[in-house]
Amino acid sequence: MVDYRHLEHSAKSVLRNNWVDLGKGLGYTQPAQGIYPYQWNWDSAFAAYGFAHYDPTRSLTDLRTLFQGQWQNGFLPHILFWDVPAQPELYYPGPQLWEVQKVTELAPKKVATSGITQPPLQAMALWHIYKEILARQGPAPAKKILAEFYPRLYKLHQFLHQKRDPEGSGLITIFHPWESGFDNSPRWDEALERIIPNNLPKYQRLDIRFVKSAQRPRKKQYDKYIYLALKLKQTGYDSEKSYAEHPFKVKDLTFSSILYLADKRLLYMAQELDQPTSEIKGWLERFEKGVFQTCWHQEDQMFYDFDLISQKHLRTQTASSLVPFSTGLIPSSIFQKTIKLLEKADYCGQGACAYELLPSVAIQSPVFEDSRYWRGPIWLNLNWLLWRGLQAYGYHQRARHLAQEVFRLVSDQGFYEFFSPLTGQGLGAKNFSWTAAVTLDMLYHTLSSG
Ligand code: 9WN
Repeated sequence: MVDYRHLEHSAKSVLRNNWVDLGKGLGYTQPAQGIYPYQWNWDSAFAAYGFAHYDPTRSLTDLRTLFQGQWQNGFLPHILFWDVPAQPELYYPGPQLWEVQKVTELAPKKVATSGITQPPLQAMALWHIYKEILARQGPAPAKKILAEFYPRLYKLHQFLHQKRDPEGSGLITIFHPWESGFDNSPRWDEALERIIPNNLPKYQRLDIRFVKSAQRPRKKQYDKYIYLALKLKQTGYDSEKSYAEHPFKVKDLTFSSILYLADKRLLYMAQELDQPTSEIKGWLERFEKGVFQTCWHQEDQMFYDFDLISQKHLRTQTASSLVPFSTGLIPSSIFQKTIKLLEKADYCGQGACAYELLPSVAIQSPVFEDSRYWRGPIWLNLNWLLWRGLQAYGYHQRARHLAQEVFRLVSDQGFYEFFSPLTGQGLGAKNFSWTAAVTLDMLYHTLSSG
């Protein structure tokens, strides 16, 4: 039997211990101590989902701090290297590799950042915080929050739609697997095959000081990550140039689904603030058509990422194909068929897994690896998205069961970064912020719905 109060208490202490106070009203949630010491883009938004329930001020500070790293063109980098110059390198690749302030005028002066982005969950998180503040403090303070963040969110979404979807397909192009947030997923293997790194600088992996190398990406993949980052730097992080010459260009299904969810929240904000809405409505319509035109594979009856260079779907069986369901816009006939996958031993049905939670890759896939980062393990952010999808389609009982399995898993194992589907063992970093945050979000939801 899970002790909810104990779980709540321990999840909150993970978030509290990972908080970094920068002074002057700024601060952020580290994803995990040691391995990820800086501020990460989508991690800060996930953390906000947890904090919003009991300390919305902190979640606002986290997002406010994140937006200090926004570039003049609206781009929001995936890492902000706060307070770094005086310290030895804590994380590789650090600011010395990206050198954004040296190669583009668009980068902010006050904080060094990376030159790639991550899935834009911020408008979703902000809308969630807004609703909490509205319920506790009333409309005036809640609206003030929207007015503060709206212009930055709008600029970010506009950047993504204009610069990362010049085709107007409704789907966003990523230039680096790290932009997907599902960094090492086999989703990218085929598109990475053509990348042959050359002239790489000598570098030292710092991640494997903290986590066993068997749970982290292989050197062959890391070389490609570094090579692609350097290629982007050569263009001055210019999207037009990268569109013309970059060797990794993929329409990312999950990134685009998250942007769609975030665009919907942006629309609600615009309506609250009496701002024009037609451009946002246009973005929503593009995805509503585009996700079928670009990502739906008729023969496999499945959604996939689309490689712009080979002009082919990337057909590896991964849980990412289920993320579009969190948008609620896929016809329920398709949802009903796809959700049956979860009942198969391929995913977590028929007692195949220690906990009935979605692994990141189908366990019978030839590329499945039980313990390696994004190549098989259970991630709770992915399960949280599925949980939202189940609710959107009225599968409340299933959603409740999924939440219960999450509670059982973290009570037994702790708030790890990811977990083995076969044994449930906690893997990667310990006391990982988003694991704690999405658990809290599900917990508050469970407690409030009785
Ligand atoms: C590279 C921080 C980040 C997450 C990513 C996850 C991992 C970094 C890394 O950790 O990526 O950005 O060094 O492996 O894949 O989703 O945001 O938690």
